[in-house]
Amino acid sequence: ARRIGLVLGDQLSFDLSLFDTLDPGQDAVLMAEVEAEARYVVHHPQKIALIFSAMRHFADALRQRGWRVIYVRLDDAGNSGSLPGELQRWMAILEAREAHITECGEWRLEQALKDCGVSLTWHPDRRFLCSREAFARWAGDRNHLRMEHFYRGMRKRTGLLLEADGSPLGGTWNLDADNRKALPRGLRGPFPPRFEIDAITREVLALVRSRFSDHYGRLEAFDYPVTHADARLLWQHFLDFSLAAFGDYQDAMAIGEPFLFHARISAALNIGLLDVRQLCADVEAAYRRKQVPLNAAEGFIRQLIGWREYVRGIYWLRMPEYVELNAFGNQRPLPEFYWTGATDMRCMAEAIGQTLELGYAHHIQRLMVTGNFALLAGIAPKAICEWYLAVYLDAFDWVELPNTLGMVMHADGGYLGSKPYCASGRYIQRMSNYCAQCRYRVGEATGPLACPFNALYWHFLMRHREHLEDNPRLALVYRNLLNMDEAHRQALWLRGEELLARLDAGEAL
Ligand code: DLZ
Ligand code: SF4
Repeated sequence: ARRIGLVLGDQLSFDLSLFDTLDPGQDAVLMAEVEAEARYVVHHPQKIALIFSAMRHFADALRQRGWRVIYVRLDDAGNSGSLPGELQRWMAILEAREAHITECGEWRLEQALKDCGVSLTWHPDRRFLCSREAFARWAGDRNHLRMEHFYRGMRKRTGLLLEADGSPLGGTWNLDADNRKALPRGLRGPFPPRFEIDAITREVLALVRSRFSDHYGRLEAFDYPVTHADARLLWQHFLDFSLAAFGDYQDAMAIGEPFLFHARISAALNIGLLDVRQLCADVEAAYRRKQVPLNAAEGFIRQLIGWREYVRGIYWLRMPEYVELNAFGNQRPLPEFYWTGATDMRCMAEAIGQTLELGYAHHIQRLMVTGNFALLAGIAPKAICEWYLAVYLDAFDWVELPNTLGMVMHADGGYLGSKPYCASGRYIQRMSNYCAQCRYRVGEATGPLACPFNALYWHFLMRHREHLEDNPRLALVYRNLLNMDEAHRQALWLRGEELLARLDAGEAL
């Protein structure tokens, strides 16, 4: 071969630009399963299985299209154990003179490849709508960025959900306020589609079982698309059965309903099995056919062309120093129950339990339950970021880090979002049916059975008062705090101290 194109486990798309450059007649595509990628965090076993199985399916699909694919399996003799290692090895074996690669999703890997001594031709990742450079231009030298501003620009640029005169359909850009209905009692999400475990996936599951049984999370329930065709089935199921209700219940949570009306396509999208432009076009078409209301269509498109592109832009703009930020100076290690789900807090047990079972929780579970708790409890940003990166099937550093460090933990001091998403148990009670089946009492803030979120919420606001009280979006809560009588404030502080001391002693709450 004259040239090698390296395709990573989250780049499984036929329309990568390097495929336009390479010549199937003489060049080779290299894909490799390696220990380094499988172990840089303790990935959920289903995440490893998803990526290996999807990689093997994609390699077969490329071969069918006439590409010469060198596919290195984890157990192959000679596997050097890392992507730079495999690239060097195959450059030598094939006497290749050029290597081509698409921009990585993670700074860590991109750096390792840049440093490995092979001269590389980099291709932009055109699976995203906003390039790294375009984002940097938009951001300019502002100290704070706001998603809403970016999002409007993206709507205008893509033309999605616009009137003929360029104004937003329905008159407003953002219908977030119509995405927050509580779930009516008894309403359930549609029955989820199932996916066949074929011979390739079966072999991968056996490999993962034998090699990664020390990782947290259950492999048994693996039921996720590993091909483009199956990913489209998952997507079509969402369009047909969930999208219409997605808008209303985007923020709702319920016991025994891990998916509700969420698409759970994020993992398939992030590894390249779905195309963001197609998804947006399908959602807009469903709206224009009057199959779904505007709050559903806009809410979904906002997540894709707004948040998703925005966090990626921030990641590449601010790495590598972003990962070190810790605006609140948090040092507390991650409580053990994040890895086991063994806690009496029902909301936490549900969110963590389904995460270990499925490698999935939806955004409000991640933001307002496990994330909110980590924020209130003062967990070290690196520890909680590593947890999210490990346990979710869709988690890659470009999307996980800004969401966790910036949005959840406010550890970037408000660069990404204008206020910390701190909330007491009352928010969780409003948005879920968890509290009714919890040992703790959501209506109480002090006393041994009081919901831990309540006192921790006030403790968080008290201990970071200097930092936060001038934030206009927190003015009301600080006024409430000041209007409390001193004895109550003191009791909240002491209850908060007690809860934090129990965490420090390694107790589960
Ligand atoms: C996440 C992951 C895992 C578990 N294994 C591999 C692998 O063996 N080979 C590979 O090419 N990619 C893998 N990945 C995805 C990479 O970690 C991902 O490409 C980078 O983290 C982001 O660019
Ligand atoms: Fe969670 Fe508190 Fe509700 Fe229990 S009472 S489910 S801990 S919010």
